Amino acid sequence: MTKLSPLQIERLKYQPKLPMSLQNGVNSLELVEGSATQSVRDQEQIKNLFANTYGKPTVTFKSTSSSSSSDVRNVGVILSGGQAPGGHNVIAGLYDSLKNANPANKLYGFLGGPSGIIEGKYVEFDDEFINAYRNTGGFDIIGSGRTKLETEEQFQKSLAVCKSLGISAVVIIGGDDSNTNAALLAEWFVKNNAGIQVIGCPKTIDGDLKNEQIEISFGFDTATKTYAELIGNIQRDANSAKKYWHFIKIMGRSASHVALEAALQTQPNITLISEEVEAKKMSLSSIIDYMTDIIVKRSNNGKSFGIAVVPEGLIEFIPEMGSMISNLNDIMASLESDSSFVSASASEKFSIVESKLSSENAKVYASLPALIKTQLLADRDPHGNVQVSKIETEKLLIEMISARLSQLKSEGKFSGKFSAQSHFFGYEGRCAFPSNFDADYCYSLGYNAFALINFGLTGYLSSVRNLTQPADEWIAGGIPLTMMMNMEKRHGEMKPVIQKALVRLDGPVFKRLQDNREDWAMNDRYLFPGAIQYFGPSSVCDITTTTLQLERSKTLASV
Ligand code: FBP
Repeated sequence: MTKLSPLQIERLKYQPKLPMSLQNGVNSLELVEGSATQSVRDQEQIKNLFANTYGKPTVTFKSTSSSSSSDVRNVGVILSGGQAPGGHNVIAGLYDSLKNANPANKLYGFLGGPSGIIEGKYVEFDDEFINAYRNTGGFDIIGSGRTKLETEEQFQKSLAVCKSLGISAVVIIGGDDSNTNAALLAEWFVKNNAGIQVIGCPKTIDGDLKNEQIEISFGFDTATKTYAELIGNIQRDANSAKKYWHFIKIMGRSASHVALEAALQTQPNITLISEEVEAKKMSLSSIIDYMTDIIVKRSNNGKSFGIAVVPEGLIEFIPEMGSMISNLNDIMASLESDSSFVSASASEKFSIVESKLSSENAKVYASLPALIKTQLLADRDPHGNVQVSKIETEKLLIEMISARLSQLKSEGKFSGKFSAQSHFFGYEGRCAFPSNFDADYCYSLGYNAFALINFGLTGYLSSVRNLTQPADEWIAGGIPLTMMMNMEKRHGEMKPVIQKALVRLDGPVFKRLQDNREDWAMNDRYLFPGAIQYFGPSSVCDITTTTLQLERSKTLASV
């Protein structure tokens, strides 16, 4: 038997909370239909592409005093994409709900992400299996992967595997892309009379799978609290030694929600927000100006230290960089399989790429340090995009600011010291023990997913709302996946995709930063959130993120 840590032992005993409507199990539920829906944009195109699943109503559940019986069902579950704290609890909630409805029901877990359903690699869960993973972080219960489920051949294979196991419903736990694929699979199954339902669950630490209906994706709460703990610790260190500037890049892919939330929890001296950089068309040079200015002013005040938080996706939002990277993505799509390019030396690769980029973009590329040029040539993700987690923007900024300060020194405009440390926080937060919020939210999402299945729904995203209130008052239901879709360009073609939510510059969360950042830049207002607490006063253990509170709370004054 594997040895467990004391926290693991205690967390396994935690009983996650459910919305009141789900507390009597899925056999005591009434389905309440809202009105018919339409996609967020491009209604005609999305309707044509999803002829069988488009326009369905939103639904919510109400608990009833009567109890019905439910047919035996076999369900398959897939973890898709990057890890996010709470994934195990989605599966535990799904399992408990399905067994509560009918003990003869079976839950299969497909191994290694979406490829598991295509290749027929699976496990069947039982109590002992599930119990070992309750309230733990990670996706290691069945593993995850980034295979995209989108081709006719993959759908055919998935159908054959489901038929062989008697599976009549599949739950896909994923982000915007995985849930786009869930919508495609749902539509394909209906069109082909497969008799298999598909339900999605909103996962991603990035917090960019949210909209009017989905208040937040799971994992954001725990991941941001983990990064905030680390930033707080570094702030104490910086404030103690008073000799380093710490440049901290925070994961989150394109959107800056994670960096913004971590910044609101810790109040660092500088926080860059990619969406603002893009909106203000800030060049790399103007970002360096902005940061250097703060560094010089602090130094003049006797503070040769500070904290700068940088969102992972920043580089793509700097106009000249974004244009160069998009040009480079197209070029790399053809060069990646070109053996002479693959075997070329680094400097040869730089020359080949520069000769293929437009002259403006070639100049931008050529101006970058070799380290960044090399990282920009690394493998693309399955969508053909550069993997921003592999680009060390924090080091690029340090290098450019150092050069700018040397220049100022030579002109007699700076006499202080600048010594920098770089950090990248991402993987540290994706598999943390889920906070109480994520443990409860995920368990509810999974439990609710089976309620949607039990009512015969397909092409829906499991939805649990009213999240700033106690779990009892959460509202469980479902949102048609097509409702969140629009048409976007992918690999040069227009495709139906779930719309990604970026930071809204007119929203209350960004405004909170905007109103305070001048003060935070010069006066050290550091906050030290400390580690996530699982046991203790509710005011510490059950708080949600500032983002969720500002976006959803009616009593903003208290946030
Ligand atoms: P998902 O969108 O799949 O949830 O993944 C999010 C993320 O953690 C991003 O923040 C990050 O850019 C990316 O995954 C890193 O991917 P990988 O795990 O493949 O390195």
